[in-house]
Amino acid sequence: MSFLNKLKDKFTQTKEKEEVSDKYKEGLSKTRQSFSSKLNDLVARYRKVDEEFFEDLEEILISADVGVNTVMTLVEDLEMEAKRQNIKDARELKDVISEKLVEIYAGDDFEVASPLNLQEDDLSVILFVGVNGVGKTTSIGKLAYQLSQEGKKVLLVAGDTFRAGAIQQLSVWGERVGVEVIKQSEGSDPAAVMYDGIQAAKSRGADVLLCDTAGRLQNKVNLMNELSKVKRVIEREIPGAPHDVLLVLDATTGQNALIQAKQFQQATDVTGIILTKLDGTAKGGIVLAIRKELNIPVKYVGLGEKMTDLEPFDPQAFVYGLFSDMLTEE
Ligand SMILES: Nc1nc2c(ncn2[C@@H]2O[C@H](COP(=O)(O)OP(=O)(O)OP(=O)(O)O)[C@@H](O)[C@H]2O)c(=O)[nH]1
Ligand SMILES: [Mg+2]
Repeated sequence: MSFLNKLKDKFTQTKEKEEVSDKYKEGLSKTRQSFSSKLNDLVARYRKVDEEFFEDLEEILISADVGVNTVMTLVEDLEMEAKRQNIKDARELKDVISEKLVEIYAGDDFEVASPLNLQEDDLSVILFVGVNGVGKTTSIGKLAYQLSQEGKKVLLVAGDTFRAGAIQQLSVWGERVGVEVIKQSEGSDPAAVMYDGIQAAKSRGADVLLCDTAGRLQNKVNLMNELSKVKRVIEREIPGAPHDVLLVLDATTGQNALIQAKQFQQATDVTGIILTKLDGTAKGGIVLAIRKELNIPVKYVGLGEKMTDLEPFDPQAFVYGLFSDMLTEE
């Protein structure tokens, strides 16, 4: 059975799996349309797999923001695999491409997504960082909803005391999801708010504390220092915390997201990435570039603006979402 048909089997097995794959399909529709039409074109044009075919394929992958280095490795692998399996017909190669994409993302461990580093029976603190407007606050709202649905007691901290309306925005999410928001007035010290949040979380016996922060450009030294201060307060109050530092990146910014990630990584220990707005781009290949070039796990992807549009990143669901139009009957 082809790799794609195996994925199809997996994602039609249960209702839950089907729901997950439907979300990915919908969220990735722009990327899929662009990618599959280009790939179908290519396959129709070439039929035979030769050097030029691979050069054109390289271009398609680069235009989907997969990242130059990643594309090079991927295409080299594909060429080898085509030789090994003696594939001459371009149509047969689609399946190998999908398999290699999953492999690049997941390595040998196809099943394992990268879960949050949640503490059992103890408070987990998760800090959200990133530049302006990438979707930090929205992702906190979505995640608060998910964790509450799982029966966890969640608390939010309004650590963005800088942008006008930021505290209010988080409060609205808090009301919508039904979780408490710890806040101070605009302009107050974010480290002090964080301190309050931790005390509140301890005294209420919360399971998870989600900490919002102000958007900051990665090259503004004082803002980056402020972030370190916030983190130190958390570390001091709870040994081992923050348990996750999630860098939020906007998929529509393409390769720029990689630059942001590298600089945030230098300033603070990022433990995972939330890649938002995949639904808003035709260049969803950025997920693979992030994996290959940064080696930080993508823990969640944002697939829309609704409360339910945040999914734990699943490489197989991702690749299935990209290739679902290209399935052939067996
Ligand atoms: N389509 C889409 N929109 C999203 C997604 N995630 C966030 N957004 C939108 O992006 C915009 C900015 O989101 P915020 O959560 O305010 O971003 P932020 O990083 O907190 O921004 P600052 O606090 O200003 O730094 C909002 O309009 C969100 O609805 C997503 O996955 N898909
Ligand atoms: Mg915000």
